[in-house]
Amino acid sequence: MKVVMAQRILRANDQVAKENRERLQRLTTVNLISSPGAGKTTLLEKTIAALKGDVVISVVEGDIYTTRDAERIAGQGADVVQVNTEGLCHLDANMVGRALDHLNLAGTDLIVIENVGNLVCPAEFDLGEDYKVAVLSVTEGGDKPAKYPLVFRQSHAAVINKSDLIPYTDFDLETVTREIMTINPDLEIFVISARTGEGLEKWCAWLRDRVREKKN
Ligand SMILES: Nc1nc2c(ncn2[C@@H]2O[C@H](COP(=O)(O)OP(=O)(O)OP(=O)(O)O)[C@@H](O)[C@H]2O)c(=O)[nH]1
Ligand SMILES: [Mg+2]
Repeated sequence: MKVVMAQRILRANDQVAKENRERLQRLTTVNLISSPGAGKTTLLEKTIAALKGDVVISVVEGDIYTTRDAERIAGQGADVVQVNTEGLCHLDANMVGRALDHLNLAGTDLIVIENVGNLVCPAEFDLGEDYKVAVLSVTEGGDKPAKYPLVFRQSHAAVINKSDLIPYTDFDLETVTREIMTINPDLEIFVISARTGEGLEKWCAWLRDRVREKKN
């Protein structure tokens, strides 16, 4: 496992994002964005396990501090780089570009970038990804898409995670889905329990299709 520390932004984000995108031409890249604790790493662990032997996933882990998430991903046997932003609330394209230097891109089909847990700042930075995916967990409350619309507006897919906890919360799946669709009618919505595996198959099929589409 490799660790990259954030450096001061040297060049304009959008220019570096463009370079990352050119570099990743053959690969599919997903930028996972959510509040802290929505279940990004758990979803990723389960996704890596489910797609093993089918899609090779490499991971860029963004966290303010610690290498804990990268250790979890390495535990699944995936190539992973941890970026520690040391205070910054999001990843930027420079950080991702430096992280990519440490991954075996030639042997990868899908790169997943787990952004720093934050529902606001990460949405404002293009990293060179193909798809942004917003993850919302049912324990956060169903009002979050309406209150933090930017990430849902910019995303291609949304995962509603921790569906196993719906019976214990006031989360109204129908209302939240409707509110998300009002913000962005084109969003693919996946209702998942990363804990039980419910809904995981449909999400993995969507990823598999995106990888196939990019390669052809
Ligand atoms: N019940 C339940 N718990 C879950 C589910 N997914 C994740 N969790 C739990 O939620 C907590 C946070 O999960 P993580 O995967 O670390 O969340 P994260 O979004 O990666 O967190 P940060 O990287 O800190 O932003 C852990 O205790 C997980 O076990 C789920 O589907 N159901
Ligand atoms: Mg995490």
